[in-house]
Amino acid sequence: MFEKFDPRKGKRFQLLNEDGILSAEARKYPMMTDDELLHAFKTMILAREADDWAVSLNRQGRMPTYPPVKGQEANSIGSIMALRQDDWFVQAFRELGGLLIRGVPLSQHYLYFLGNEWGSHYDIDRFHITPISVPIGSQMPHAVGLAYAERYKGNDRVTIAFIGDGGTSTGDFHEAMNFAGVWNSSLIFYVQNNQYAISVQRKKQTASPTIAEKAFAYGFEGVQIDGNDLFAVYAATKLAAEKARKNKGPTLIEGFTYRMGAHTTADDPSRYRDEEEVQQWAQKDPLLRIQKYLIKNKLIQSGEIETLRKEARKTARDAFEEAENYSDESLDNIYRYTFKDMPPILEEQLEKRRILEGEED
Ligand SMILES: Cc1ncc(C[n+]2csc(CCOP(=O)(O)OP(=O)(O)O)c2C)c(N)n1
Repeated sequence: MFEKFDPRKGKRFQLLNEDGILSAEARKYPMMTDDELLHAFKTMILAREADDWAVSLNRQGRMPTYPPVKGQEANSIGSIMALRQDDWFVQAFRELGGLLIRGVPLSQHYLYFLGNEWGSHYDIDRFHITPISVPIGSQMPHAVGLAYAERYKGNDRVTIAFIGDGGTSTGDFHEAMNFAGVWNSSLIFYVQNNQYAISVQRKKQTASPTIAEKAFAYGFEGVQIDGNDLFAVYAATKLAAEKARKNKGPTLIEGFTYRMGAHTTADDPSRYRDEEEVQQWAQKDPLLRIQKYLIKNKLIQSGEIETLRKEARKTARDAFEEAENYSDESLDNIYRYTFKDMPPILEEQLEKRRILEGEED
């Protein structure tokens, strides 16, 4: 399917270049309608504003640790746009745009990063999203299991599983890749290669020139795409999903992208990367690129963009206020969150907390 873009031959799939110009052959690939494209663009703006606001809230002491998505938006937005609402979306923790595409309220996402686990509980029949997975790689066995279950039930649902470049060094990733290959799973591995795992550069993470080529060792196809190109992300995911739906096997998509911000608000990237590098990647900003395309093709006027930004800023502020005003969880709920039957040691702890907080009967 991606024969022309074999990562082992140093090829990368791109349809929209940094000047916002589509390649001559772009129209041979699946494309969004103009309306879908505008929706994706507006969601990118909202994700960007929501992100900037979260970082600012952290500096104000109102938001604990938050992992910025800035620069990576096209990856989860383009790929989730290419799937059905009932396809499984197995996230890591840097897929805000994709969550918004599925319809998850921004306030819910903020709630999670305010420290409330309920923020990562999704109405499963509506969203088909698994919880945020902070333990790196642990979502991958779940993803291959979901794909197995859907096949077993005779459904044609596809599963997409997100992971970072650092996550590809975990055993969980490789075990999932192996099972997916052996079972010919209807699974798309989407690696957001943002060039760093906290301070560890991609080249120190693995000796293979690309992450995409690892798929071939497991018996299926891998493709490296320009992850800052919404068109390429959409087309590659659409093709991989069509293949998976016909039981023709998994695909690994490596979205070659860049984390423009810090790893989290607790990180200082100036200690391990040069400003010059950041500036070079700023030229490849996925938002700017799609904006140039939309303006050139008269799908939007430049004046409208500032209005969209202002609206998104307000949406982000309102969403955060909603999350901040969410009533505090009861002590009991916090303790009973993980276990159906709590171990005695936690029962004891809860009793002690109750006494301390004056909650005892
Ligand atoms: C099992 C595990 N080990 C270590 C960590 C600490 N940790 C948090 S994020 C991270 C790096 C992840 O890098 P990558 O997979 O490239 O994703 P990115 O954060 O760049 O999106 C690490 C090591 C963790 N969360 N889970």
